[in-house]
Amino acid sequence: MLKNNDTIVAIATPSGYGAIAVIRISGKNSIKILKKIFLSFSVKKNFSEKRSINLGYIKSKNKIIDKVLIFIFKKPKSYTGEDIVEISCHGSIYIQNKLLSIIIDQGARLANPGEFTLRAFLNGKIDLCQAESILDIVNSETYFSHEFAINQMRGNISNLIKNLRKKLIDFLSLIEFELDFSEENYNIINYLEFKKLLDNIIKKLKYLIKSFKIGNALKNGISVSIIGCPNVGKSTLFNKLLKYERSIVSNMAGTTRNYIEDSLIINGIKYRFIDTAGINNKTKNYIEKLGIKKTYSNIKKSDIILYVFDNFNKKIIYNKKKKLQKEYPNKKIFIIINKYDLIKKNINYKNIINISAKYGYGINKLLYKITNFYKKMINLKKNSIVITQTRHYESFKEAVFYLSKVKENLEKSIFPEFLSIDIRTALDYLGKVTGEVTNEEILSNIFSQFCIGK
Ligand SMILES: Nc1nc2c(ncn2[C@@H]2O[C@H](COP(=O)(O)OP(=O)(O)O)[C@@H](O)[C@H]2O)c(=O)[nH]1
Ligand SMILES: [Mg+2]
Repeated sequence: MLKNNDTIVAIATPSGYGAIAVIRISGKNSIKILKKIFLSFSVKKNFSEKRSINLGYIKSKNKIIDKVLIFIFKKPKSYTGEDIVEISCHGSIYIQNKLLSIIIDQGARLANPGEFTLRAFLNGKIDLCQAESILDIVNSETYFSHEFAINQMRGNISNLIKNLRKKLIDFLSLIEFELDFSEENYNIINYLEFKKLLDNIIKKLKYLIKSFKIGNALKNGISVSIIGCPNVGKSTLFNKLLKYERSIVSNMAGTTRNYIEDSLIINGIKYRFIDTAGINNKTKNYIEKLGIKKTYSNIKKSDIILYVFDNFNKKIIYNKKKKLQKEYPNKKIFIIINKYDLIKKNINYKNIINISAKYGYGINKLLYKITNFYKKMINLKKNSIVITQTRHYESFKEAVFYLSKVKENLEKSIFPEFLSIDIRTALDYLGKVTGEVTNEEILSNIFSQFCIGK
């Protein structure tokens, strides 16, 4: 169903004006179509080379449309594994649309989103995991989201999974061989060895599952909620961090009723700062109450909390932090004392950052502490694999579940039949990541997220 052998075309560059634009054609008629619309500057051009670059005119009904550069990649050595023609034309919107319609008139079809990459996958040029990384590369905004996507494209996850699958399959074949010849009482499996392998695979998968939290946060941006009582200076801090007046600041409590979100890239990491409504348990105002409810749901969604105070009562501050940490045990909470400019004495409490949001004091130190927190997590795992896709995360969790079951049953000396079923299920979940096991629903779900032309 998904495998089409017609010829597709799309504008691969962003819509609008530009110095140049690229139009991509892929499929068995790419070169045939090109021959009908292209007037090469080199005489007797028959496009027989495997790869070539050609200068010439694109014509329509004997009218010259543009002077273009044509790149030809013959199958199978092309992105899609099919014959590909790429036309670099001038970036006029008129020219781009005209070329597209001329090519469609010659029998090509407008490509669906992600169809070039889908064809690359279906033709075995890349696996599913690498296809997803291409979407991430296109979308990457920061150093780290780019880094993870490039590593994934280069096959770090794919190779690991293929390797683990192979080892499991080897054992599975032995188990199934034993099953087939059970009457003959073969004893070829080294169960101790098998248990060791299971332990090793489960450990690796658990590590990947754990890496998702940081991978996902770094890919989509780390969400940082600024919370605290009304009037402590949350909105002032929010504006200072973003370096512009995004949120309204006033000395009236309850000014920020609804939360406001904006993002910023610092040292290769994207942060999504959220200014929240001040927590005031005594309020009777209906709208303020709704705002506070949203503050709590933001805390739940955030990776980091900046808990802002404007008093210096150590006991109150530590107690409040303790209470919040108990409610949200997995959140990283930074305690901040704001309005430091108002106190005359020097105070320095452990694990508390003093700032003056209004005058910009301590802001850099705060940013350093936040970025360092993440940098440390990344450095710990240098050169190791980080996963960023929810799909992989879920598959690995399922695989761990079934492999743990196999391990348990192995210890209980359960019949090999049962081991075999669970091993197969785990293999399926691992295979789904790389696309060795797949179905149409998964594929359309992945490729529909791409833009047209990719
Ligand atoms: N002196 C001083 N005043 C501040 C500081 N930060 C905020 N304020 C003032 O505190 C009041 C409340 O600030 P705002 O940011 O709206 O607080 P929010 O309710 O927590 O969002 C405003 O009058 C701010 O000008 C600071 O660092 N020093
Ligand atoms: Mg506010």
